[in-house]
Amino acid sequence: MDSTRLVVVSNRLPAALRKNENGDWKVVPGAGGLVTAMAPVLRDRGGTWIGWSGTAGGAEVMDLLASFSKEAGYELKPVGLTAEEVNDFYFGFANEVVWPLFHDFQSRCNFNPRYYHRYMDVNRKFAETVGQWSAEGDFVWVHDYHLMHVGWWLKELGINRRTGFYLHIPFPPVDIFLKMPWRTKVLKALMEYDLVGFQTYRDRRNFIQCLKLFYSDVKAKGRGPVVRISNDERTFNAGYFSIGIDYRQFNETARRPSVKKRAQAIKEADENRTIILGVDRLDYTKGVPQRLEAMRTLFENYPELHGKITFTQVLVPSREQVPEYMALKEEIERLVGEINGQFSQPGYTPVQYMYRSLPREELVAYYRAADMALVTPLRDGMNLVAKEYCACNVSKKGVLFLSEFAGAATQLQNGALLVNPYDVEGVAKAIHQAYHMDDKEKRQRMRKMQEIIRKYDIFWWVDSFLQAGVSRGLGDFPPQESVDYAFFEMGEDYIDDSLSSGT
Ligand code: ADQ
Repeated sequence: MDSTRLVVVSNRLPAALRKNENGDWKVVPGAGGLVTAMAPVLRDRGGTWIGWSGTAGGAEVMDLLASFSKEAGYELKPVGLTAEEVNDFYFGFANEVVWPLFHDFQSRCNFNPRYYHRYMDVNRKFAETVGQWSAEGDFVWVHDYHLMHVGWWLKELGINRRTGFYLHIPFPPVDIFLKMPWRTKVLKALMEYDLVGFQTYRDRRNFIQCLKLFYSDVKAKGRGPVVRISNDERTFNAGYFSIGIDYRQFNETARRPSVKKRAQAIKEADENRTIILGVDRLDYTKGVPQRLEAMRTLFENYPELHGKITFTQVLVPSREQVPEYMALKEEIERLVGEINGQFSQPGYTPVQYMYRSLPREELVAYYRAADMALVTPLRDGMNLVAKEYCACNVSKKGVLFLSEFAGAATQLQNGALLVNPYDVEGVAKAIHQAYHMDDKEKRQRMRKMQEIIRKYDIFWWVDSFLQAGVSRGLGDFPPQESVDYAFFEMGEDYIDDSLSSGT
């Protein structure tokens, strides 16, 4: 790959600014998968990360970030946002329009026009910042649904850059996308990038179907993960690049003696019962109430499992200022209370619940201790928890129940037990079956998943996107099929105009 300089643009910077006890700002580095993967690339190629600093900006913030940049080995450049902008752009357009709509929750959308106008203003601010801190020849990689219009703004402002955009969340089917009042503007904006990346084949297919509906002259050519899309005005690439995790790091952490000891302590505290684990951010897309109903159904339909299985749900606080999220938290807590009221016995609490973010080692200890993981989102772009659980499963006897509607299902369908999260009886039945599954089958399944997750890790993801975006080449891609049965039959040919009658 060449050594093109890279500019990463995301809603938040990979470091948060927080006030300490004295009221002074301090920089706290981020530790997510994206930072882990991007940091070495940015350091090697030289690069800049642009994002919201969590503040309205100012000289103090610039100074702090400048000294942090020196340590990090790449530049961090902040976009300052006012309280109004945060409210309308972030809580409004991103969280009340795009997030619910793209996850198929159209009834939760609030299509307030003010949100869209402010979204445009803020995307313009991001584009201006990109113009300020990048040069022609740099590759600008924009992340996620908060910033769909940055590429379009760059062109409007006459800032000539090669650009790529990656959508971490799903792209919805046509009939859902149609509800968006600004649908053609969003499509037009996405078409302005040189490369648009999605998590799965299904997402790319949905996107292309939407394009074809609005632009009758759009053609898609190619059969692989990246296809070329063109019409009279534009030619660009669209591909799917399923995001991975830092497998080795998770696996090594899980093997640490301190983690092994902690995992044993977790097991013993539960009297060596079968532990089923759920780990999620507090969000309605994650299907936590449905999962709890499935556990209730399990205990009702299979009384022989009383006292033998416990379910631990770890929930990370998220968007706590939003009343809807607080209502969801209350619903989850009510269900936990009800199920425990129904099935607890002396010395046995069937559902354990933690509402907090866990330090990395503690999270990994839970992953290692868990005999099974219930990853049952109602819709999810990918879902990293499913991959992290497998990476930490040292015994290789863990069972993963995975929602058909998580992007991860396209890669892990041969090892996971796929479930429909809305079918609480079906989920309960799958758990009952897995409880009686022999170790040989469990190991075979887990090995398959670990191989895929190890091979197509977060570093593969960065490389494959950059190869397609910067070098216009293609690396080795994982086999992927849609698990969206209704459309599956159509396969790749459906979008390949070179093979069809030109519709
Ligand atoms: P998210 O919706 O945030 O990401 P997910 O992919 O599951 O969802 O990632 C959650 C992350 O939070 C995981 O890395 C996990 O380790 C961490 N986490 C969860 N619970 C925790 C806890 N209690 N303590 C500490 N950490 C915890 C969005 C999309 C996903 C997509 C990712 C990446 O919605 O579909 O997979 O981006 O593209």
